[in-house]
Amino acid sequence: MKVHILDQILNNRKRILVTGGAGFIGGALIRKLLSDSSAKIFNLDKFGYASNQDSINKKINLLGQSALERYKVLKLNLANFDQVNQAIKIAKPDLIFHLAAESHVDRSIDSPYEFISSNILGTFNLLESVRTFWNELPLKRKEIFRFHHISTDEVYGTLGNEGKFSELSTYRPNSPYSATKASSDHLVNAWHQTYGIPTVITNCSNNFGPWQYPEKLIPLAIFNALHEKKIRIYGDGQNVRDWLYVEDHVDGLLIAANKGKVGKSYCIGGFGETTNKDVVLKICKLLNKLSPNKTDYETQIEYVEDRPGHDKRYAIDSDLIQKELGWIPNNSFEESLEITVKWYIENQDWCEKLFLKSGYFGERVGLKNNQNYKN
Ligand code: TDX
Repeated sequence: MKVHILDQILNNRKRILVTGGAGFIGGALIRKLLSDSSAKIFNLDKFGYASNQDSINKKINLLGQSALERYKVLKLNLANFDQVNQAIKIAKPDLIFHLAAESHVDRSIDSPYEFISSNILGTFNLLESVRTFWNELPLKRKEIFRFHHISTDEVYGTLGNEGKFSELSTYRPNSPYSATKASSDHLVNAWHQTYGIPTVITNCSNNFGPWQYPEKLIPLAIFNALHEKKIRIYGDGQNVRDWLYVEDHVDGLLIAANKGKVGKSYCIGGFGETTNKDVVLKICKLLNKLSPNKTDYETQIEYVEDRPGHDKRYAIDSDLIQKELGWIPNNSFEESLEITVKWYIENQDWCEKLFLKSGYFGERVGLKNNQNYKN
């Protein structure tokens, strides 16, 4: 019989609901839960433009019938309260990982409404359904129940050259996207303080890895490079992000949800602070090695108009989750970037399929309203 190494950490939480499980981080989490636990998994997803289940299907094919039997998809929009309520009744979760969110800053600049609806109203509907569900649970299940809200470091705004964000940082979101994530964090905290829902929040830095929809910097730069398009760097390329490999993030989520203190939040960073220019240069170097062209990929780099309200620097102090819960990232930025670049070279069909489905082909977004933009 297969030993499921995660069952111990899940500590009797046998029914797990993942919202946004067809997204990039949610998918990585579900794959891990399918292979390393015996829990039943419910994937609640609206199947928007960036959603995709290929990675989960691949994992299920590998694991066989027992994994298929433990996995159920609930297709619905969190903005619809009745549907959410129904889904909670079906899933009867012991643990919720709330990952569903619109997450691309550039898109939030062009079309903020979607972000208000998914990220704020969606979280509110979920919390309200959970409140009724949780209140009616028998005491034992009530005690083990956890609502884990997955958020971002962007809620803290921007850093200068010095310092790092921590759990004590002040909320100062700058983009429509980060403002909606900050709002959802506040809702989760309020539902804990007021109604007693056992919540945990994590705020992570920039994720990357295989299976990410190619609109964020790393997968987009690789895709455009391989398709002989311009690799766009916003502004002077000196903005800094703290890159976190998605599998390290998933390890952090599992620890925080199950071992974290109720009502607390934990910052998860990647120890991968790098300027955007250096990220793109590293990608070009890897492509030159792994998929050489007649010309150096660097010649495709183009510096373009900056993102409105562009946050200068993000960096995370992960001390609390390390010391209190023993989490540590296992992958260096260099190694995991190489794995990621290789994966995109070998899976160009997958990107093209997603682009065809969504009608987006790697073009610039986020400047639709730039006539109002004052620098
Ligand atoms: O083509 C590009 N060129 C470029 O220079 C793109 C898409 C981005 N950039 C810059 C903007 C940022 O400084 O690269 C940096 C990273 O950009 P994104 O990948 O869009 O991520 P970011 O804006 O930092 O936000 C991300 O981190 C926190 C995620 O999108 C969020 O979902 C997450 O919460």
